[in-house]
Amino acid sequence: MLKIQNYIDGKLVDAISGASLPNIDPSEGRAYSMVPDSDAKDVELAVQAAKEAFLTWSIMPAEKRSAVLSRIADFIERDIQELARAESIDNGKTLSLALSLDIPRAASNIRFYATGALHFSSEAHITGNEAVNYTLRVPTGVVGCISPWNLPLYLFTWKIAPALAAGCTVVAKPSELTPMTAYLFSKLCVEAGLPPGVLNIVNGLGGKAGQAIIEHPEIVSISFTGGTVTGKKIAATAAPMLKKLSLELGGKNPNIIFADCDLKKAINTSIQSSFLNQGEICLCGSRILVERSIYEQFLNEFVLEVKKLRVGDPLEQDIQVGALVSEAHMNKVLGYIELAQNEGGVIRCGGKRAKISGRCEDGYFVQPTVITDLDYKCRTNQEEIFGPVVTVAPFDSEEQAVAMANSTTYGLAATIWTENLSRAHRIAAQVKSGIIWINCWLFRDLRTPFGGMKQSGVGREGGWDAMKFFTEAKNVCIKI
Ligand code: TXE
Repeated sequence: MLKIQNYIDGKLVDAISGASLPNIDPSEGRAYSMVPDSDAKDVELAVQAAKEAFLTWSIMPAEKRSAVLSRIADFIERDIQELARAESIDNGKTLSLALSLDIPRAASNIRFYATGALHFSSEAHITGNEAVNYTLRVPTGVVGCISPWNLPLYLFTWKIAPALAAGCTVVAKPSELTPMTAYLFSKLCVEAGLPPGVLNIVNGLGGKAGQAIIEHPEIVSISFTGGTVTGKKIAATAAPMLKKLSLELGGKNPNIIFADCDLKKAINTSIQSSFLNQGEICLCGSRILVERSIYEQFLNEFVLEVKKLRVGDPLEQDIQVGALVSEAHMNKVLGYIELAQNEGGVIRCGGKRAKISGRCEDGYFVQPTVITDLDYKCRTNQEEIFGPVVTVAPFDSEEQAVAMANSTTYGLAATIWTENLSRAHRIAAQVKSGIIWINCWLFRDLRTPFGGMKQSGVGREGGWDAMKFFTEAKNVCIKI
């Protein structure tokens, strides 16, 4: 069975203890590779390598850092077929999505920050004719990057690219559920000539290897994407150590559809925002709120389209919904569908585990599910499900739509559908989310700030925000 390895000090190595964990292919429900079960000793090695590498990487001319990162981006593009297939097998997502979204975006992340390194500059402030101040941005040091399983290489690179571009060195941990593409990525780093120790990848469990990264006194900043509960735990460890923290957590995003929208577009995009990647994207619009005058029409047409979605073997070309990432996660999602029924919800379609014949007969598939008739304050409408499950509810006025949209503890993203420009601005101003899409969804410009309000996180990623996170401002004042 294939053995994934850690990447420490430029070398591919096993965990010091020799321990490993089975890595499951969720579409078959069986182990297909082994992943190192690393602990604090492996993290210690990685931190020491990163510390040593920081001495040269942090002062290397930006052009050189940029060149090596660009080579890595080239190699991702060269190996897109292999990486996409690996991502699909490891996560359960469809191969077509990995080919069109995950892997191209991983290359874009690296390239975006490779060029960003060239343009990141200091500021100067002239204080009359008395002084000149210049404000340097110095890399913070060794940083920890912890990424989740839903968009494995995409989110892994989204964190490490700005850290490396800013001159930090990194100890990173991919999710233990989806370690494969980070492993393949480490081989590309070796091939591209990334100096040893600049990036270190330590695999293993969150509570063990992950916790050791968070606790390590020489790791000065932590960038984390994952569940809100884990985010709070990380903050509880890191805050008393006064570490810099960037937390990208969960969402329960409203998708607000007004009667004056382009209904066809709203339905087509809502299918995507509900079920893309099996609904396992923090940006998915899991609560669809529809103006009452078009509620029935929307619901009928939407459910009709949902029923057409093809669930099945993610490696097959025309499949639109693949497997959920793990058995535990599938059971969590099915548990929420049961809860919804107990709360009075009506299942309009789906609602069950999907049985696929052949290779995937033991896989973790859930039918795309649409639920109605729930109070907006019930648990199904308040808690993150993170699967192919959406609720649909009517509203009567703008005020009510905003109140329903803002009723959860989350505030990551929201989508608004209307052809009325004034209304679009008015609602966008009132919805408490870090990201608002109007008449679109998941339309991304990597320069824009990315992150959530309330329990959806702390800080912003993307553009200069990420480069600033991985640097400290240092002001130098020269008296003339
Ligand atoms: O993720 P975790 P889980 C949500 C989603 C999901 C729930 C739980 O609702 O059902 O979170 O998912 C590492 N110290 N999202 O439990 O635990 C872990 O190893 C350091 C939303 O699978 O948050 C992995 O690398 N690290 C989300 C990473 O944290 C720790 C994406 C994420 O795992 C750790 C994923 C610890 N103590 C889940 N404990 C999003 N925002 O996109 C765990 N980890």
